[in-house]
Amino acid sequence: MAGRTQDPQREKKAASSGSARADGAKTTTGRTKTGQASTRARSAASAGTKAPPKKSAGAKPPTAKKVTGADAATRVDYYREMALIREFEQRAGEMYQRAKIGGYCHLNLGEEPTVVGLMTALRPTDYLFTNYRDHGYAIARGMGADRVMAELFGRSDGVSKGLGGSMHMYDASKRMLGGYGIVGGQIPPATGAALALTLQQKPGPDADAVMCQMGDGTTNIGAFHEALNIAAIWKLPIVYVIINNGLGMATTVEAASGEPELYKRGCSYRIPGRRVDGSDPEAVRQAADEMLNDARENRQPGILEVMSYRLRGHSVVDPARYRSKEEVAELKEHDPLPPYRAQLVADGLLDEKQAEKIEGDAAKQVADAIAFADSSPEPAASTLFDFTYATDVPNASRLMPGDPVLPAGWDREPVGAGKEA
Ligand SMILES: Cc1ncc(C[n+]2csc(CCOP(=O)(O)OP(=O)(O)O)c2C)c(N)n1
Ligand SMILES: [Mg+2]
Repeated sequence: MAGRTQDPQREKKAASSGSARADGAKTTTGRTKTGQASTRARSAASAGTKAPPKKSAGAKPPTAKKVTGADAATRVDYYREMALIREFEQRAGEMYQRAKIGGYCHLNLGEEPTVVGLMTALRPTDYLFTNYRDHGYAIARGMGADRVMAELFGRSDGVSKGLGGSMHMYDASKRMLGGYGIVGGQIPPATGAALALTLQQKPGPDADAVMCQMGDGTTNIGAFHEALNIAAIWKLPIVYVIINNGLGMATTVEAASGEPELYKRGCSYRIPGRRVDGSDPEAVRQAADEMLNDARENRQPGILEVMSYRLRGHSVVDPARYRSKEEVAELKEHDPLPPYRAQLVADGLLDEKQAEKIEGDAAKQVADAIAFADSSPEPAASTLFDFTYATDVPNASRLMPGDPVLPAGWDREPVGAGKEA
């Protein structure tokens, strides 16, 4: 697509300050046949230049640009977290093949820098809502790889007591309020949480904000538009983050969206949008930081579009046959981790041994998480309905909301218990 704007806000700022070239100057963002943004194009987008001509399949991955803004230790920490999520997701795919995991399972492979950039921008006191592609977010939010893996295994030590599975990571203490399997299901409660914050707090630098993550396909759900309108008129402290991985299952953004430049989708509601390169955790963090701060200080809702790339199928059972042969041949080029690692080595922040140690530690941590999950007990079938509702309503299969409240376990008393024979 020609003439895509990388970051309209920055561009405007730069223009008003008389800068000759905004960081987000007009650029060309190439799309592969399936519509996913190519690594080349994304690198070009960050550099504000035209994408170089197509390289032949199997060419060396492009060197990541020199990243600025974060200190050395932070950049190494980003790599550590990305390596952990990478390892976790690869092993989760493997565990699915071995039938240790059932149900749906969507991986963040290729989206690690996006996840890490977003999660490092979020304060522990901010609130997070995501879609079903949530493992990396739960890990980066500090919910523990072991408890996240136990959730995938459906075990009682899982973050949702083994009752939620892959799509329903949840931990109120970390203010991660889900993991939603229904496309767009997270948007109304996230907007409601932002409304609640306006009733509880005054705007300011210490106020809390909400991040609502979703995919590109989700922007075509009605709730997205209703929520944007509400957020605009009530001035809610929320950032809607759109992970643009080019695809909603097998459908490209261009085929699905009347306005495929998704950061612009708030314009009917006067909600500003920005687009950022999802292969650069530092750029993602900076953009998310700024937008969250605008939300907390000025009650300015925003849209952050993160250009990312899904290295595998939609879920672990999707062979992604809709990808062209050329795209499959070039898949490795879209992997954001090797260039980031190479850049850290080139900048002298890591040597080969240290990088391998980080990867080895991630492998060990995930192996331990698998062992933890494997040894965690299955939840008792009798607890199946105990957590259906958060409040004191009958959590029993045969009762409906509105029926009289009975004490938990009322239907599990053995007949005649407590009576004299
Ligand atoms: C209301 C609803 N409609 C359809 C589905 C089936 N579905 C699951 S994921 C998905 C695609 C969503 O794509 P996107 O928002 O781009 O997220 P991504 O999977 O790329 O992270 C669809 C249509 C669903 N879960 N919920
Ligand atoms: Mg998508």
